[in-house]
Amino acid sequence: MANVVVVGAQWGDEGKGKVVDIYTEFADDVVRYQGGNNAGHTLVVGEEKVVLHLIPSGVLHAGKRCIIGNGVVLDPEVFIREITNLKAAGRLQDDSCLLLSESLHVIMPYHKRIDIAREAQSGDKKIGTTGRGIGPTYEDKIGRRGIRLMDLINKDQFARKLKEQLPEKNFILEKMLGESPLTFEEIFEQYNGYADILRRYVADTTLVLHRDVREGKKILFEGAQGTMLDVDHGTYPFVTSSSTCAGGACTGTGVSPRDIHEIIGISKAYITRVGSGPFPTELLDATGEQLRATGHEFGATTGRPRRCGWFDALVAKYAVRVNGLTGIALTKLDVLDEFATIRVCTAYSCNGEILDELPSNLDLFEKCRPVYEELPGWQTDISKIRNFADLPENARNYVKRLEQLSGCPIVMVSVGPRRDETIILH
Ligand code: 2SA
Ligand code: GDP
Ligand code: MG
Repeated sequence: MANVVVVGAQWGDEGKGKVVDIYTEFADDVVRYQGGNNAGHTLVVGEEKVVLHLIPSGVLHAGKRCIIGNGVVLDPEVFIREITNLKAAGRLQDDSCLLLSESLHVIMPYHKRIDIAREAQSGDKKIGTTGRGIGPTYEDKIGRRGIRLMDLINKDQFARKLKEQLPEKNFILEKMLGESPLTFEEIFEQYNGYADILRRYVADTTLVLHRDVREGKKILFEGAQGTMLDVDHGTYPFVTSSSTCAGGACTGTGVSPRDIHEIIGISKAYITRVGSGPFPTELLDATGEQLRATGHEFGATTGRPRRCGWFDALVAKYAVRVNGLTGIALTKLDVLDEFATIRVCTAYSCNGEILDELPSNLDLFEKCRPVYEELPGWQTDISKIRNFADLPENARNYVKRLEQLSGCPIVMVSVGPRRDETIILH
């Protein structure tokens, strides 16, 4: 296997954690390149369920190097909690297997407070963020005001940067959001404590990756959220604040596009979204409830109910285009086991026109109504099936139809949350 990027091909929660865990067997390094602890990646091995927010999903395989790249924003408190829990469970026994980019940006207490307060005051303009301070941290990064990990672990530099930042942040908190201000001493003491723990993991991860690429090691890039939440290519402004698409794997790690060989998009056999924004195939009826209940569609970070709908082939085609997907892993096919008929959106009807590609304009996208094709269900439990040929004919036809509509080979079909509940096609 070559260097592979795994990206969400929808609005996130497609099952990236499970697929990354499977691909890790063939990789040397597993790298997160964007987002932060807004992500919730679930892995089920045997009877054990692990939800990871920051540490790459490769961590369940001993001896693999896990890297958190420069494109990630890191909440030190969450990171420390996550490594502590993993260590207590007998994982991550060798600290040299986990590296943090010295260039990544640190989520500060004011970022979280601003995120939550802004959302609370946004009324019907709410994005529906996870409240983890992701947006405000990326704002500071792009605004060249951010505090990087290399700043945090240098006490004097950290003090200087925090002193520069705090007046502006307290102005926003107090004067614009009506919140109480934060004190320098409080943050400085707390974050210095974190720095003492983080220091041992800090590295020039771009250099480490370049050396590994040169030595022919296999790199697996783990995307978070999904294509439709990309800050440039998603349903802006109802997006997250990072580059979730495959291109983000390069900017978020420093690895060249020339060194990426495969890009695998993860797609559910239906679709979900958490947070606000247009979602043409959303089902607000009993069918949507059935998908949510059967698929356990609740946020892995916030526990929020996920919005559910039918598979949208225009979203799939778009994800193939903007990521340059070389394959699709289709997950949660088993969730459709009980449906007598299954719908797939093949076009949109919008202002009297039929569209076969996603409109880039959000106002138009909000007006799009799905045009459906109906396929017969299989009404059989497929969770024990391990070969594509053994799937019921209607399930095979459904997968083949999605492949045809998205224009990209389906390389894996997932029929349950566990590692082994997987059918490999190519
Ligand atoms: P943010 O917090 O600034 O990134 O929120 C901006 C939008 O991005 C969406 N977003 C997500 N969507 C799906 N899954 C995510 N991770 C968690 C999970 C979500 C959860 O695995 O279930 O637990 O609620 C995720 N993270 C961010 C978010 O809903 C906003 O629409
Ligand atoms: P991620 O953010 O893309 O890693 O996905 P999440 O972990 O947020 O959500 C996916 C959920 O679906 C998790 O609870 C997984 O354990 C579960 N899951 C993954 N693949 C399958 C599958 O094929 N079938 C079923 N029933 N559940 C799955
Ligand atoms: Mg998730």
